[in-house]
Amino acid sequence: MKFTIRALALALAATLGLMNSARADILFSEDFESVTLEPAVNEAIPATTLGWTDTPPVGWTVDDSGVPGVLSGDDARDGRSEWAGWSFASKTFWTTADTQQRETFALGEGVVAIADPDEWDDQAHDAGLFNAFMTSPTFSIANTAAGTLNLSFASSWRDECCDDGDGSNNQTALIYASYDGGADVEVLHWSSDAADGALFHNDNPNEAVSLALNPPAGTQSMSLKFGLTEAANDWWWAVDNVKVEGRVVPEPSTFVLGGVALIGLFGIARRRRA
Ligand SMILES: [Ca+2]
Ligand SMILES: [Ca+2]
Ligand SMILES: [Ca+2]
Repeated sequence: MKFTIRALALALAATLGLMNSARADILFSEDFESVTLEPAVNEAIPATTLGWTDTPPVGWTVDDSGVPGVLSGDDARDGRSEWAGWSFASKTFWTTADTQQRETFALGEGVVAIADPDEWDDQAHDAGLFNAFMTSPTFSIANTAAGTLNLSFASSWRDECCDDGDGSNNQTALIYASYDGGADVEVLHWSSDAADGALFHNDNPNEAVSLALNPPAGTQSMSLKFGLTEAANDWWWAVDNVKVEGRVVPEPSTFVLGGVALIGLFGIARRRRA
């Protein structure tokens, strides 16, 4: 059988192309295990059961300023303090606080991120609705092939709408992406109001969520913001194992150099056989 350099190069290029198209690179992941857990403050949970914190993993920020009473710094005005905004808690601590299907979040492991206005509302707080956000670090998505960027995470969601105060509240889950530091782009919107059609997301306390992200061509970096808004004495949203994947295309110069090197090697091999 006679091989030419050209045939070998074409076969190699096809093989590399197939491998490349099947590969997904992990561009960002978060399991929330790096936080330092503390004992209960308002929950009747023994200090030996750790625990919770409102300090996120390094690089993340939380904005709980939209949770009534939090800015007062007064324990008597912020509801059950462990849940006054986004918290990071062991599943053991969370399900000791209460069950009501929280215990079914099997996809969440160890420490999970939790916005739980139901448990928050079990103690006195200033009037108003619960609006809480957390934002990821900025991470690179440079040279990601178009159409390959994907966000996945484990989710525990129970919805409740329109039964508190004047009836205007609608517990809502939101995820925004910010590309290259730009304005928030909504990538997920779950309403608790069945009248909202496609935006309505019914109870699913143990769900694997996967959704495509479509940044503008040439985007170098991004961050993600998770929001639980317009909530009162409703239910919760918890997330874990946040992951962004995409296929990173090698720089053209890398391909060219690799190709030149391979052709050179085949040339040497052919001359030795000859
Ligand atoms: Ca975890
Ligand atoms: Ca409190
Ligand atoms: Ca309610």
